[in-house]
Amino acid sequence: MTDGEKRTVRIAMIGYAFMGAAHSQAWRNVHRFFDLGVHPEMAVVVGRDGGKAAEAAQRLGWQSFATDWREVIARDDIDVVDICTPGDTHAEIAIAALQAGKHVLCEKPLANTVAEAEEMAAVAATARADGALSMVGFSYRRVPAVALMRRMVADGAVGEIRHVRGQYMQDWITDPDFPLVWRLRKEVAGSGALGDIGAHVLDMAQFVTGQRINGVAAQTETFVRERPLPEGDGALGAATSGGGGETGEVTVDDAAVLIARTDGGALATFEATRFATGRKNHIVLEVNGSAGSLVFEFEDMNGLRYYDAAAGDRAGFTRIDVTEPTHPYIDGWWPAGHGLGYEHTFVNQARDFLEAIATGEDPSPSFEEGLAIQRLLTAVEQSAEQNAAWTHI
Ligand code: SOE
Repeated sequence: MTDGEKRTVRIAMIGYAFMGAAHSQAWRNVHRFFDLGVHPEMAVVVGRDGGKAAEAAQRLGWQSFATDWREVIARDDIDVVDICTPGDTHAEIAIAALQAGKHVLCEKPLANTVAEAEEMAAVAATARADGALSMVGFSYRRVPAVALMRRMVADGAVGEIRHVRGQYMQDWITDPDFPLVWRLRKEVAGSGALGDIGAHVLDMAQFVTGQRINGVAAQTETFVRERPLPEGDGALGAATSGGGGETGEVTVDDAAVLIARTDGGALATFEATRFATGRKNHIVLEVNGSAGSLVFEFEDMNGLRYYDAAAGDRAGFTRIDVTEPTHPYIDGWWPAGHGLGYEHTFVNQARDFLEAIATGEDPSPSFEEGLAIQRLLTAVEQSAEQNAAWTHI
């Protein structure tokens, strides 16, 4: 079928900063690289400031802009609501959109609290009966190498899982003069490195292993507790120093380190920090098993390292070049050896969401899976508040 013969799915995106730009790139391109069952249309981008929303619409390729998300989700000509706002608005927008019968893609983490996530998951389950689908934007699941890692673990490539080791390291706030942007305020972001980047690596660990983390012991730290108030819009990296000399309290973690156990009997360690000087977006996920190991590193996102314990005198970590058409998502992209980037994971994510809409199948990760991560984040914070007391989930 040509795009003109397919059912059109009209999208409204709420928010237009870093994630809004990444999602817009995905909506602009997904149907140009994948043969979809529906045709996406970038109907409207929503932002509180009309001037900035108008500029975002033009820059990011949206047909129109609006300043009131409630008015947009009430429209009959909108089918999908894509939530790219800070966490303090996820619940209100997602619940209203689902109750209006819209499909919802919500950025991670799902919410700022377990209570919010529970309500969102309950509303999503009810709305599902009326055909409204929902998914959480854990985009690293859509890195081909991560999806291949999951496939290989499921096929027994590492055998019985003994260890899972996850790191997500950034360094964008090591300067104490970096302003107090929204990601550093609990009432807006819910948590700091833990929920922003720790949520990713925790979700990746459960996605790849198929196991659930069922207990943690954690420590968190806020290294810089007062920062200059921002002048700019507070978007990640875009803020400018306060200049006015006023400061505000940082109310979230700068870093979290934890040990964990899984329901499959594995021992795990995780680290999420915004103070790993020199690490810009450093993600490592390693799984060690009775028959081998797998290692993913985002800085080599088109590769996956594999150790086969049965390889005898040829044993050693080999690098799988995850660019073959038989590898996840690659059939939509370039010939072997050319590789993908960060932005392609969002296109792959959009493909999966739109295909779920076309087929009526449940997309993953669901709001229930997002709720499970929310419970895990809260358990980490509770453990840290009790000086790394073991906390069951
Ligand atoms: C944090 O800096 C961040 O923007 C996350 O919020 C995103 O989810 C991640 O993909 C990149 O880093």
